[in-house]
Amino acid sequence: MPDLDLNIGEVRSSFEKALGDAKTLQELDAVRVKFTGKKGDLTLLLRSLGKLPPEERKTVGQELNALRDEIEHALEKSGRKIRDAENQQIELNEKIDVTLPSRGNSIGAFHPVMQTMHELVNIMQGLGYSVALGPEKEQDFYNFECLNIPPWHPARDMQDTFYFPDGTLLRTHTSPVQVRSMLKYGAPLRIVCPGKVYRRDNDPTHSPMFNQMEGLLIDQYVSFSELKGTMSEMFDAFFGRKLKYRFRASYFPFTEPSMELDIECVECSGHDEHCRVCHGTGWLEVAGMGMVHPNVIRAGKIDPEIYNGFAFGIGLDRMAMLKYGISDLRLLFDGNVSYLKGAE
Ligand code: 2NL
Repeated sequence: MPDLDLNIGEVRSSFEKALGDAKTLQELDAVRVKFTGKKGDLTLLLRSLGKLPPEERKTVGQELNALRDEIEHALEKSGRKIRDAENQQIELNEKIDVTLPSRGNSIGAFHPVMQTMHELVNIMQGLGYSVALGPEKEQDFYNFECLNIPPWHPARDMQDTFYFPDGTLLRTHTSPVQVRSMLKYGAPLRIVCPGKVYRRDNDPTHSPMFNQMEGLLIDQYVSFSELKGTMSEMFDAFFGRKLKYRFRASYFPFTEPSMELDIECVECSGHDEHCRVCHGTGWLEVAGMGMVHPNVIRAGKIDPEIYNGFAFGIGLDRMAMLKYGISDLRLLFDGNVSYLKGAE
């Protein structure tokens, strides 16, 4: 069948031309479809085999099969060539210099307030104190009632405390943890309670959430001078030198008598009348404290006729600012990681 013979030759030569022209994988795929696809030239030829007289079918069939093998082979070979060339180009464009220095990897850092907390806790553990923790969502009973805070006290106001609809609240100090500890462990007791506390304040020097560490010591015959000695041991260790101390009479419902503690300015030691930290006073207020009120000891189910004790409270955020020279409270809470890491 001369027609078919002729077509075989035509298909072969047009395939060879098309293959030669195909420069990309897409173009090559188009060639594949044009010749071996459902309506491809080769496919049509193979289909027309059935119309041939039986005696010719064998030889023409062999020829066609040979052409199909040839085409498939050539497509594959050409595909490999194009892929190799493309890969080579990619390698040339994307050269990786493995000798370049790496960008380095960074490990995390503790937030300055948490570093401060750990340092103070460590110091107090050295003085024989244990750490006690408790819930941030508290009951009025533990947060106020047990602490001898009268019903009319402003701290109890909606204006000053975050209340939940069911009457529970966000603790305004870590004192409730100490009450819970008295109830759980009894006397004698030596604990520090670090943690987050909440008050409805939000201005340049007050955050609605801040960090506190309170301490409580309950024993027999505890004296005010032990409290003073404990405070100076703690702050000397924290700031790494012997500081000057000044105790001022004060008032808290949960201690009697009560004091506030000032240390010499850690920035200027009182030598700079324009000091941005102490504003020229030479003193920094760092803690409140006192002898635990008998009513509070009683609330802890400890007999105030036998036991007494002292307690103190320190603002950890302010302490971190003093230790690390941070001028603005908000820098502690803005979450600027590169700034916070600078305080390492
Ligand atoms: C401050 C400093 C203070 C206490 C906290 C306390 C805890 C118990 C009993 C008695 Cl369980 N006191 N804590 C005492 C004095 C001061 O915090 O400036 N607070 C407003």
